[in-house]
Amino acid sequence: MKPVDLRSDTITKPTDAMRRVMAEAEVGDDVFGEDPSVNALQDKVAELFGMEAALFVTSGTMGNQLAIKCHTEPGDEVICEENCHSFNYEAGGPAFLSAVQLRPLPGVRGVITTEQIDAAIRPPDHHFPRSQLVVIENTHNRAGGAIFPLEEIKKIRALTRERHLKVHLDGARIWNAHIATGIPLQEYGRHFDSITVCLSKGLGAPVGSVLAGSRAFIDRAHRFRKIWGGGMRQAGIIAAAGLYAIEHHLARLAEDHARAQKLAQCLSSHPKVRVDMQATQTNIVIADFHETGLKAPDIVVTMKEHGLYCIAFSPTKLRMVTHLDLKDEDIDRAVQIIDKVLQEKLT
Ligand code: TLP
Repeated sequence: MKPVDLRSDTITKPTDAMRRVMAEAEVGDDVFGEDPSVNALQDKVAELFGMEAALFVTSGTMGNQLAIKCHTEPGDEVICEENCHSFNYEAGGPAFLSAVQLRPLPGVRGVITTEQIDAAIRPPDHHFPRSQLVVIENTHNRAGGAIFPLEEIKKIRALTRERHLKVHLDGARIWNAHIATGIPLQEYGRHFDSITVCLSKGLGAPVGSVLAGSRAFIDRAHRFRKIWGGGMRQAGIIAAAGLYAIEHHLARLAEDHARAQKLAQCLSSHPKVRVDMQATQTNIVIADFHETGLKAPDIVVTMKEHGLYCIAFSPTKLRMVTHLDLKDEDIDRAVQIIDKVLQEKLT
């Protein structure tokens, strides 16, 4: 029987309909700016978020790193939350590519407050790095798909305007926040200088992310994308998949959220397993096993033997992510496997 794969929403394969659209996509040389499908995708994302311009990039990592590069100068400081992707999973990119230092602040469910940011902004003195940028992640991956509240975003925006800092949104999963809250994408867009969105996560496209911002910012990002070897030629084949994904796979994210709730409830019904249900707002479930004395990597191995794939997120935590390639039956099976493994291991 095919395993149930909950390792990430990045593992989905393009559907037959998406592959047809890709095969038929109009293409051109995007390094000359002549790929109609890439141009249409960039225009679409810019419009959705109310930004002036957008740039198709290879990955979420490239989008975030370009944003850091374009908003800063070497020696600057970037304020972020300590569990965010740019700080933990982008291979030291900010130091390597932009020669900036990060100032990670402790968050609650991925949220850092205006007060924390205000206190972290450096005074204008040549002893200090220049505080230049704040990075926000919404939804927050390591916080279990938690949504960054719009009210806090608005306050951060007001503060950073006053203190002359830029704000970047790592919106790899902003689509999930939009569907879960009903907050329009443009409303999110209004409060940021730049946004990275991913097409290859919940939306189910095979490759690609889009960076959006002002025309001048995107022009600068375009240059660095070229320097970093990210200029692609007939990229319309993959851009077409992204456009299709936005059109056809956005509303259905609600299904992923309902399925994640079911998994979270199953896991948290075990007396020694903890799931932060307040954080479980979208398609990510993080279960903490510390009270069981079990080790997450061992549970991952046993789950895999039973046909359920997930990943260890810490020595005691597992992450499960719902996505486009799952059906209700897969969730039922996942629930059965979780029950069985926990029964085996905890009795
Ligand atoms: N996240 C991946 C892993 O790197 C952990 C995943 O499976 O969730 N921002 C956020 C919030 C992300 O979760 C990710 C990918 C990225 C950026 C980077 O995207 P890619 O993988 O396209 O570089």
